[in-house]
Amino acid sequence: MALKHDWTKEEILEIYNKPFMELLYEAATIHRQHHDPNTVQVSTLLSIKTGGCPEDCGYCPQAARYHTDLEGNDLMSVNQVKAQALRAKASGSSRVCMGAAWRNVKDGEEFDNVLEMVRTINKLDMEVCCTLGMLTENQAQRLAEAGLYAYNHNLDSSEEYYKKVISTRGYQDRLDTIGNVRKTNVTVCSGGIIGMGESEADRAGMLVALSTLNPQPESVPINALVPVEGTPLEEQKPVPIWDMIRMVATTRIVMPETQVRLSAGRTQMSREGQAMCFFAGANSIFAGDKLLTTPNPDVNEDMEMFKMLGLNPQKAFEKKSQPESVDAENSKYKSQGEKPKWTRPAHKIDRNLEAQQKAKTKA
Ligand code: SAM
Ligand code: DTB
Ligand code: SF4
Repeated sequence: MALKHDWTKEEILEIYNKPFMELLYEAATIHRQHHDPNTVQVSTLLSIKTGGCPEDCGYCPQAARYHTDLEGNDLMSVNQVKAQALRAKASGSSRVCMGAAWRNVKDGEEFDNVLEMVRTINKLDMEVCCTLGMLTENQAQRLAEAGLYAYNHNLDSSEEYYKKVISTRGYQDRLDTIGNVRKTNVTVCSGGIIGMGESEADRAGMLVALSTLNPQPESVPINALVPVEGTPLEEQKPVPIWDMIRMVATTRIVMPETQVRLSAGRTQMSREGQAMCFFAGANSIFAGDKLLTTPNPDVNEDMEMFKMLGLNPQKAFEKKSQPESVDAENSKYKSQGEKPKWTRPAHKIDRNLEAQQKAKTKA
């Protein structure tokens, strides 16, 4: 059946608010039509450049302007990354997702090093994902040529609520970056966070924005906010597991072929809660005791959970074949020295300004 690309907010809200058992049954049925319900893709996150970020994302411990207890790090070396990727592979991950606390990618030595990291991990026969901030078309092509499998760039919320969380860039910048990735062979990973104070309509709005992309993203991470002290969202209440299950189920229904990733926030979820998410259509997780900067369940605990539920980790390149890695000297793309004009809306977000003020007094 052809995928539907014209979902409306009303239709999605109606699904989200169905009686729980109906919602679960519908989502599980669609899940089985498109995926093996006993297979879950496992990714390992690696923060290759931590902290010191110039953006004001209200949820993020890596934003330099807030006072969090985070130890920042410059870009890792290719060798360090290779060693971590080998560890991830040995522990059963099929994908490494490298995150950098950057607003956008800048051409130069650091980006050249990231391209080398991509080549190195792809040559270990693992899927490579990067999340590096905004990206031009040329930069996306260079990552593709190096052998990148996926690019993560979250919409994070509805367009309306995005303005209440971030003021240093606009929603359209995110969509444009996703568009740039789409022009290449690299798959798109884009999702968001729930539990930031958004309404159900905002959750549905985010799913409209994602599901009306054509093609729909190959993977959609659903994160539960990890509230970090010092960030503007430090006092948000934990998101109820029921909301997480509803969000996963709704995502599964509106994007049947997508891999739905049960992402941040699993340390707060029981195994029963996570099992319900898998039943509702989640078929990917982040494994390893750390996400980018915050804790995640221990790998052994996750493998125990998989055993208990009869789940098997997905093999690398099961959904799409392995890209080739072109070495740097044979690259047909050169840095274009572009200085893209990503927007800076700079509207006022009171809770962001307050958190920034508090950080100044603490300094
Ligand atoms: N700097 C790049 C960017 O913003 O696109 C890449 C790294 S950024 C940390 C990647 C994603 O992590 C964000 O889009 C957000 O969805 C997620 N994230 C960050 N802090 C989080 C938190 N406290 N809880 C849940 N998810 C979070
Ligand atoms: C995504 O959607 N979640 C991951 C990954 N993509 C990059 C990041 C979660 C970060 C949680 C907060 C932290 O550990 O810093
Ligand atoms: Fe920077 Fe990304 Fe964190 Fe925003 S989410 S502050 S862009 S690292």
